[in-house]
Amino acid sequence: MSTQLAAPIDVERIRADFPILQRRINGNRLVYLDSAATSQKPQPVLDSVDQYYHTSNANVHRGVHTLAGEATDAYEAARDRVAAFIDAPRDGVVFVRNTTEALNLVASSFARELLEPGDRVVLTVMEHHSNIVPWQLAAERKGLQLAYIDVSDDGRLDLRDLDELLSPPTKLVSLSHQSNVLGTITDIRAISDAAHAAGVLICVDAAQSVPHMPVSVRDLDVDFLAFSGHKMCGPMGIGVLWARPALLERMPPFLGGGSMINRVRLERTTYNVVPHKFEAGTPDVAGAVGLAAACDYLDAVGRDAVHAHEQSLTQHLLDVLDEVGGVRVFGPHDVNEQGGVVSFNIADVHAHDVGTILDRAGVAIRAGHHCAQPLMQRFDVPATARASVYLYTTHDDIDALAAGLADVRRVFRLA
Ligand code: 7TS
Repeated sequence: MSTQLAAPIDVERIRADFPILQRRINGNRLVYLDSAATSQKPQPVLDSVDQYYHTSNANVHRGVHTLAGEATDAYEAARDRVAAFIDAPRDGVVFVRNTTEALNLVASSFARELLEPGDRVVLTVMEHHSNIVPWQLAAERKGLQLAYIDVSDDGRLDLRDLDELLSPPTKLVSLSHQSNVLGTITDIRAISDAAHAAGVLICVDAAQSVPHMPVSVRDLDVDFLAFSGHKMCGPMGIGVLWARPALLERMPPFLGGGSMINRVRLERTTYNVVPHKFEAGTPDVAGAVGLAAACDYLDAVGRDAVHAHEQSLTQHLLDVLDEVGGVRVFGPHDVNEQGGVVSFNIADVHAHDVGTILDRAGVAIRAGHHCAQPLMQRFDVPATARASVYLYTTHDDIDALAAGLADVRRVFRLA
């Protein structure tokens, strides 16, 4: 990745595009360090959604009138835009609500038709619940085995047993590109090469990577890729499953209803072509339009530049947390292997108390188990505090976090 060569981004100009950053919270400026949960939205994305509803709103794929044609064109153009954004063939782009739905679609449809009882699916201990629970449900329904790649003490995947884990009866490995808790970036290409050499397919939860760095489906050579629009400057309610079209052809529909059919008779239904076979009902057209605008926005800034900016912020964050005193940071501590997400605890103060005290100063972080309870168990903690950055985050924001953590130390009288 050519991150070193990326020109620095003009963060003040970027911030001017995000109206919400003008908010004041408890009398202080908003310091938003919760972008891993959801990103804020720039004006061009807000405008695109607004414009769609103002000028072209209609249902898609069914009307003969002008607006229906415009809405359908906008929706299908968004599919092209998203495919280009992840460097993937467009026929594999299925619009869904979010990463969770995308992973449920794979676990449900793929497992139903293309897996047999006794087959094994390999996950990791650092998955978000949305890449664990759907597989547990599929395992129950289908009699599958699940196995987990462990996580080392420094928050990396422990790949020593990978060959063993990929051996029969394993059929699929499903894992996150970047951990939403530790920030750990996993070398997906190394795992896809090993998986394919063993005849195993690979599904990647890219919820935390697609928004923050260049991601190419072709380069990663993956079979499924899932991500959410709302974490990448796009609207809530729109997400993407990309899958190899040949696999989508073989998978049964996930939901049944309008749009996903070819012909319905009372006895039997034939299905629409891929990817429409997986898009039952009226889709979130405005969401798709907004997502395409988000792709444009991020590409105009440059994802290499976003990644380089976040590396610089993450280094500052790690340095600052080191200076606060009494802070335990989870994860690799290395910005070459870690995106802009840092989890920590301060002495034995509960993360919720840390989050509440920071909120008084206008600093928004996430506190809790981050929908990754098995990872919390792995590190033997009930919860962590988590700061996460994005293209609009400044070094001053990190300093505001440090000042807030000094307050936490004062409130809890930590020596
Ligand atoms: N996978 C990862 C790696 C995630 O970080 C999240 C959301 C999801 C899947 C699910 O995404 P959704 O859009 O379907 O909800 N992560 C977080 C988080 O870290 N804090 O809030 C949501």
